[in-house]
Amino acid sequence: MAESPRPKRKREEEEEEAAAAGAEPHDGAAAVPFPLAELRLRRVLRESAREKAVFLHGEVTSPSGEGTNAVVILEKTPFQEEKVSDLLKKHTKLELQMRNDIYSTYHLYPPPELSEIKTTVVYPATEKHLQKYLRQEVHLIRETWEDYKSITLPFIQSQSFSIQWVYNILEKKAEADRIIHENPDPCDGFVLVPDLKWDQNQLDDLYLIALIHRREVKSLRDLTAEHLPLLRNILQEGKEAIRKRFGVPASQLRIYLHYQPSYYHLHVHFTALGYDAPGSSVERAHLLADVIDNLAMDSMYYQKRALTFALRADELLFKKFQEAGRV
Ligand code: M7G
Repeated sequence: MAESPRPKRKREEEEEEAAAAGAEPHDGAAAVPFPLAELRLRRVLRESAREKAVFLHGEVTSPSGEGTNAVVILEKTPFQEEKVSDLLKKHTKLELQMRNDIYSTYHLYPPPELSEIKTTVVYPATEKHLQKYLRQEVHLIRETWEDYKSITLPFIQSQSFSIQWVYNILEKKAEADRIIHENPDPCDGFVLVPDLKWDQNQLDDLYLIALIHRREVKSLRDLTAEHLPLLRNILQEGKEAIRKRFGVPASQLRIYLHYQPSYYHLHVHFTALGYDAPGSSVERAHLLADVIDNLAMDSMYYQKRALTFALRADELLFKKFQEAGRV
């Protein structure tokens, strides 16, 4: 199988860093729960009233006294229709906040089983993870193919996030029991799994990702007509698998790729059309059906055209574009 697009050196450095900090291995095998109660809160990276989520930077201290960074995301989950009547009946307290004519508001305190908070942990977290979740000013970049070759590609090769988690899924070392569908073909196959962002409790925020088996395709920029069979498989089989398993028709799915992605191993996002998923905005999402049509028209489409995306002001890639006088 082809080598990963990302230089081994960088990944190994990260893994060594993690090992030195006493963190767990990356193969998904060590299922030791994260010591949430021992986390020392360093700062709130971002808080969103709209998403009802808070992104925290914390530190776990090892017995030797050394601190290791973690990102913890706490997020209130959508209501589940079938549990709403329980909530009305079994609330522990109902406190009147205000009443005016026919209008009134209350504080309702649900019992523990109905007040779940989805908790996502990145541990050990690298500096790049902290940056990813930190609220920052963003700027639009218009990247030509030349910019990609001279600025973005060298950056990706030296700086991108580890994609060990992707290999763990493809090799069934992690999340094997969550696989919804697999086409095992090493060239045109993929694995479809629920995304980290989806707790699968309700379909309103349905979110799955298809990870390709091939390892040398980093992003949209690498795609040519050669990849059409793979992309068509993802589109057709992905839709069919989601209809069968979750009863959601293809007409209610948004199926797209990110450019830039965070993880440079080609993957496709499947989200509920009614869900305003993070990263589904025009400056980041490319509909898979459009990508397929573009490649069918011109095999070199994504090696010719300029692509637009947003970067945070203190991202290294943004600085590279600034240095090159492209911002
Ligand atoms: P992306 O476009 O590379 O980056 O998408 P983004 O995170 O900035 O959107 C990667 C997708 O993979 C995202 O939707 C993540 O939520 C999802 N994801 C990331 N990790 C580390 C995992 C994981 O370990 N398991 C699963 N199932 N999904 C993940």
